[in-house]
Amino acid sequence: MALAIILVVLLIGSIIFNFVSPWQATPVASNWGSIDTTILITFIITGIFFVAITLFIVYALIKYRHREGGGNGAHQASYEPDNKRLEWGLTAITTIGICGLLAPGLVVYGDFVSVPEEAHEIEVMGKQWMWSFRLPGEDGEFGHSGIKHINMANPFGLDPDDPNGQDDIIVNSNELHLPIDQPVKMLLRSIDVLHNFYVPQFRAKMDMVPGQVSYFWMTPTKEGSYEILCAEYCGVAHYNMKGKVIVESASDYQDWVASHSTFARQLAINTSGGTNESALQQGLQLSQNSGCLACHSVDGSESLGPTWKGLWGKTETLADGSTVVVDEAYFKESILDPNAKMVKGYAPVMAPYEFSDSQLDAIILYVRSLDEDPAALEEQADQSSLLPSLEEQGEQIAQTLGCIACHSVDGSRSVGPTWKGMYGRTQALVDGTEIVVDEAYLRESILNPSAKVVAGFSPIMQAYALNEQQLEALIAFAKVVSE
Ligand code: HEC
Ligand code: HEC
Ligand SMILES: [Cu+2]
Repeated sequence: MALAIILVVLLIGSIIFNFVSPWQATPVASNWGSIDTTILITFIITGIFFVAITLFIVYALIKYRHREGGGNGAHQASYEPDNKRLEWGLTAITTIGICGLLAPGLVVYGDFVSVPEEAHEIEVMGKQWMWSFRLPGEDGEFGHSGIKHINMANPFGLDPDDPNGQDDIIVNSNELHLPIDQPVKMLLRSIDVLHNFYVPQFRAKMDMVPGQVSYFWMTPTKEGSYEILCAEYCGVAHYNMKGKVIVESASDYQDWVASHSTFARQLAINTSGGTNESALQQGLQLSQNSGCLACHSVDGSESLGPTWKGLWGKTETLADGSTVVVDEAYFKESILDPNAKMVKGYAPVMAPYEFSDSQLDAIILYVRSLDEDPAALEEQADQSSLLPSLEEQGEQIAQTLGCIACHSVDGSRSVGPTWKGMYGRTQALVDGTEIVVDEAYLRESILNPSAKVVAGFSPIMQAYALNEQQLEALIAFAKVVSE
């Protein structure tokens, strides 16, 4: 009897809980209401069976409970080997129930993989334990990819000779942006093991199988930031395989796309450390794209800021009355920290910018070309500073190879030790010894990580076969982030 009461209480409790549970308010950020409906149908059907079966158990418990002094078969179960009617009835009900569970799923799944014509495409690459993305670039077409092309400089395995692939945009980060209200087809690939691309708010989830391209489509309909999770156990750092999708307006999305480089450019940087794009061209592009030319004229006319014509090498009078020669250091400071030295007669309206050294060099080159012979300048530039600096190459490599997936640069603990403060620190190893992190140790840690394992971490880092230049770049980057 007590058991029967407990069962009834449990039953009523779970039904109440279902209706008042706090988790039902999740905003649906896409057109996948149909998936919610499917889940609801599943819930109702299984709910009905749950109630019916529990009530039957309660009924049986009461009806066939043990009673004192029953004697002589009054409450004895009767043996009934076969009941055709009951069996047919149960089979029919179960069949209807199962069909009810499967049928809506088939329709909804059909929808999920029937991509409309106008959907744009984005490729998602899963890799232990990070996400990266590829966009088709200006031509709207992905270049061919194949496992035989995959190497450290080319993690997506794009065919370097396919013209369609040259302008493909590679996003080496866990953050994906999507334009709002535009249908998107997500192509899913994995480079190593099974992963699963899952964005709970989108109700979108799909396995990623090495050697295959799986896909689905959806339309994000609400701006915001959503979490990408890997929903397939994929190794020790599976929990850390997280990313972000940011749904934003079309123009913000364009800005985001523009901030990433193409495959051709990345390949150039990753392999040789150089780019083919003319530095002057890059400087002009940067000045245009960053809005500098809205405030700085290039023909000597007055504007919100000082003209760039005749700027290079000139002696500028500052607001505090002192003077300064416009050289490289001053120019760079004026961009990175505009308020440090204010030009006399101008308002402090320029916001600080963040550029890499090579970008700054490119802008300088462009400004100088307003007064000097561009051809001579370019020749000069080609030989020196416009290649990305060693640290920048190192950063690229660390991103491409996924080091950043396991090593934080901000001091937080991740799968591996943080790189912040790494260079020069004394590191305790699992064998109880200690070692000072210097270049030789860094090299060994990359080429042969299991030789010296840091205490408190598992020896899961693979050995990387890097050439001397890549090692130097990585070490330079590690030193910079150490500080
Ligand atoms: C909102 C308008 C505005 C924008 C946009 C802007 N600037 Fe400026 N810039 C100024 C003003 C005003 C000054 C002068 C006051 C000062 O020194 O901050 C200035 C000063 C400078 C100087 C020092 C010039 C001198 O005569 O000494 C440099 C170099 C410069 N800007 C570069 C840039 C670059 C490069 C960009 C784009 C990445 C840019 N600015 C974008 C308004 C702007
Ligand atoms: C799968 C996660 C993972 C990836 C990817 C990874 N590492 Fe590691 N790394 C670790 C772990 C865990 C340790 C600590 C255990 C050990 O010493 O082997 C470590 C240790 C190190 C150390 C020694 C750190 C110290 O504080 O003593 C260096 C240097 C290092 N990794 C560099 C790299 C570089 C460079 C890359 C990219 C080319 C990289 N790692 C990629 C997990 C990773
Ligand atoms: Cu995974």
